[in-house]
Amino acid sequence: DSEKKPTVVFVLGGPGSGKGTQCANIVEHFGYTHLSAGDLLRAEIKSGSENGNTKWECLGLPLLKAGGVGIHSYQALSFFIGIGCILHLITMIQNMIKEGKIVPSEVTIKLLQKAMQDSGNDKFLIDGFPRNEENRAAFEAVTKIEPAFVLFFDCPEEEMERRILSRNQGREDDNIETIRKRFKVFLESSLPVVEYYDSKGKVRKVDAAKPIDEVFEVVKAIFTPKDE
Ligand code: UP5
Ligand code: MG
Repeated sequence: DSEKKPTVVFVLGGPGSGKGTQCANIVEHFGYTHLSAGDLLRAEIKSGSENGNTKWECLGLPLLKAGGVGIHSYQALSFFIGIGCILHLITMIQNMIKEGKIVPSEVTIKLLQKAMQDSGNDKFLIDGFPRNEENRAAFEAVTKIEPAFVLFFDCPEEEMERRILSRNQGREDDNIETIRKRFKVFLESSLPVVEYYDSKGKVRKVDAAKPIDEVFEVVKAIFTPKDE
């Protein structure tokens, strides 16, 4: 179609590799909007609100069934079923993050799409997504967007573990048991996504074990347009 597609850069790397930290720097220098899938999911839990259509699916279906009947108790019932669905979804996201598991694509993609629309920008750093093949395929199918490139932060586990354990931001998944699970999921499910994009020549790999400003020097060079 003729509509101009937004520019998307996927920012991937293990837990604690510095995705969020470097994205903040990139935003300052290069005018991107930073969307952390993990932050969006945590905000969703915090607000206890509901993403997109799920609410209306939950509320709408029972209402439709009760349609025409006009009994108030039906409407009250569907309302409570709706609220139940919302709380159920929030609890599900919360549990999955606590276990280091990957939340179903449709939830994450809806949040990302909404944030993209709300931003008014056309350049995005999508941080911490896609985390598995299914995430990747679903995002491409739903949005028809392919990333310009993938920024990949390569960092040894010991260093990532050290960073997460000293972060102290009260994240429910920043404990040693969950960290181990996050590492496992990263190796088994997320690295294959990096390999997929690498086979298409789209990965820009950065040594993320260095100090923050040294990492950013390398990142900056990747984002700076080269004169031909
Ligand atoms: N720090 C950063 N860079 C440093 C450096 N070069 N030297 C020394 N210290 C450095 O950094 C971590 C800490 O290290 C900070 O204290 C920082 O100051 C310091 P940060 O920039 O926060 O690293 P980041 O890679 O963003 O780490 P984060 O923990 O956010 O990565 P995760 O990938 O684990 O977390 P995310 O928020 O993306 O996902 C959390 C969970 O949400 C997932 O486990 C999953 O359950 C769920 N999720 C999904 O299900 N689907 C998604 O699409 C996304 C998330
Ligand atoms: Mg992060």
